[in-house]
Amino acid sequence: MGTTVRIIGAPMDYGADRRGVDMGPSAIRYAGLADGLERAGVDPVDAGDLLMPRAEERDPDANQPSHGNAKFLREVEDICRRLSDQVADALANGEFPLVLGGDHSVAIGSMHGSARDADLGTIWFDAHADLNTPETSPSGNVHGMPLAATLGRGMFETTEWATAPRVREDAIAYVGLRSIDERERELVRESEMTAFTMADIDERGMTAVVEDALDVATDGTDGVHVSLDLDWLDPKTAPGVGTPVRGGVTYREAHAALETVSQRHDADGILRSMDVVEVNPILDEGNETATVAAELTASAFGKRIL
Ligand code: 6HN
Ligand code: MN
Ligand code: MN
Ligand code: MN
Repeated sequence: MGTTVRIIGAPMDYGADRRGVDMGPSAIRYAGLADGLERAGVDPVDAGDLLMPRAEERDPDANQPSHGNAKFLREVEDICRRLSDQVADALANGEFPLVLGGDHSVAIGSMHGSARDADLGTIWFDAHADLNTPETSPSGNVHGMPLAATLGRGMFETTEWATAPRVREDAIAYVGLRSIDERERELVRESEMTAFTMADIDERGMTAVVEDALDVATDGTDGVHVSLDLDWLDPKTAPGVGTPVRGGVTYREAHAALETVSQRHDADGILRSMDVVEVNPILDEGNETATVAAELTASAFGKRIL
């Protein structure tokens, strides 16, 4: 019996300015996710989507934190609480939780669930650092804050989301950074995380960079969480995202990266949980971004050419 992958849809769009990312889970399923996973030799089971109220029914500023700016924070927290339970349930059943976003704030919930019974390493495939706090965020969008919430930075220090030390800060590796806000840069510099930027990929090649990221994420941890933000890719390859940044990774580099992850998983069973986030079908061209998302997810589980 192969691994059972529990697909958990989290159509969250409270964390981003651009509506449409709530349609991500449907689009990724429609693009053939389950078939791709089966071809990669795992057994997908679909848990459906978490139910959530439409953003239009809510006031983004109704429950702002006492300092700083974090729109829809209470709504994000409510969904993340339920998502954390689902992820922890899947793991308790011996299944692999695969969370389909939704915007990147879903990672607050999936990492919280994944780190309940494990010391967690993390690979963050993203153009952005997602380390703003409500105090530093230029946008007030919580999708730019998930790692700050998880690491208990700023006003998140006293919240339930501060999952460190089980989410091990020194076992987090960014891959592909190219857009960091001014105050966020200080937070990244002062952190214990390892940051591989696009320049590192240019210089050393994707495979070598991901091997190093895997060394960081597996050092002294029980398993690895992979968070895949589709804006990691170049907007020409993945146009359907709310915060595109030119100069991103190519289609082939992206596959090389996820295949490197899968090879390490085959050897050492390192993977524990995964998010696939920020697919926005309204901004997409012919469901291309969702298709890339589905293919890359299959690659993480070992889609093979031969
Ligand atoms: N993402 N750093 C910007 C902000 O608003 O905090 C962009 C964040 C993008 C977040 O793509 O997951
Ligand atoms: Mn992100
Ligand atoms: Mn341990
Ligand atoms: Mn991003």
